[in-house]
Amino acid sequence: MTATLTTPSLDRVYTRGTRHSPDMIADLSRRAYLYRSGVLQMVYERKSGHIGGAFSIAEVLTALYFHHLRIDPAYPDWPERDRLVFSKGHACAMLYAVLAHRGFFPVEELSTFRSLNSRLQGHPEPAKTPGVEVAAGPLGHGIAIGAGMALAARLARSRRNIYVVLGDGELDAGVIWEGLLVAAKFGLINLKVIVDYNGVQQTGSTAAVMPTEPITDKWAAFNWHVTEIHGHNMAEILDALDRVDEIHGRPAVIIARTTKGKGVSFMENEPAWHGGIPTDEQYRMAEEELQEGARQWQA
Ligand SMILES: Cc1ncc(C[n+]2csc(CCOP(=O)(O)OP(=O)(O)O)c2C)c(N)n1
Repeated sequence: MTATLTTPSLDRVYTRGTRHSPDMIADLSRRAYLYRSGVLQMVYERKSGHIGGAFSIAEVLTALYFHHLRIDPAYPDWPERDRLVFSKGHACAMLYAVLAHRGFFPVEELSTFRSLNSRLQGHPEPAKTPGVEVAAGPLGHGIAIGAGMALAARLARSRRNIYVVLGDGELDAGVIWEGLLVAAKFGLINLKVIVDYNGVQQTGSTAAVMPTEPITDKWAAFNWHVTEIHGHNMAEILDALDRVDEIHGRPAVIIARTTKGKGVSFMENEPAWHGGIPTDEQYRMAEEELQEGARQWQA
């Protein structure tokens, strides 16, 4: 595979403000399963990568990139674009799949994932990959970086928003909570956070490693506006993203209740699939389930 291929993305983009019709919701929900299938193939072929946390964030990233973010793949450096800080960088296979289908680089390039000299490294690098805004891998930095970007946007009198995607295990990092304080202090209403609250991290459940409940109370106590949703329900995601745009005075967080490994029965809620690599047989079974998942949304 070379980086010279230029297959255009055929995936439909809905602009922000498009009515949340049942057809649009079904289309985006179906495509989230197909992007999972792309990630499965990337990790299976490269024998390396993180499936569990990529699958849990599929619907959220699909909603952001194909409906909500003000971005232009033809002009990736457009100063007024919204920024997406993908703080749980290990799960970047899904970010790459969505960026490719959004038109930032050829879909064929996904097969170079995690190879030497590829633009699609195991953790995201903005200098390498069109559409990637921030380097991530060491967990915990997304809010602090996002708060800085949000302040910069305010100083520039820009209308752009900064969106930050965090993992729930990532919340164990102390710097996250410093970032929350800063964002609240400065009333960063252009900062919107989505927590992929899948309940599982690298070696076990989040509750066992470092309990974070009651999670909504904690964010509220830091003076954030909190919304809790079902993070695989496209209609709920789209509604929540629209609603947080209307929040004034406080930064906003969406706690998206998700399932790690969502879409493949034997991967769901299993810490082993944080970074597990499917065997040939597991690949075949997983692909079957993902195609079935996509079919349930077929018109
Ligand atoms: C600072 C830091 N400590 C540890 C790690 C190793 N690590 C990689 S992924 C991960 C678990 C992350 O869990 P979560 O944020 O819930 O991610 P998800 O379940 O969404 O994949 C850990 C501890 C890291 N990348 N950075």
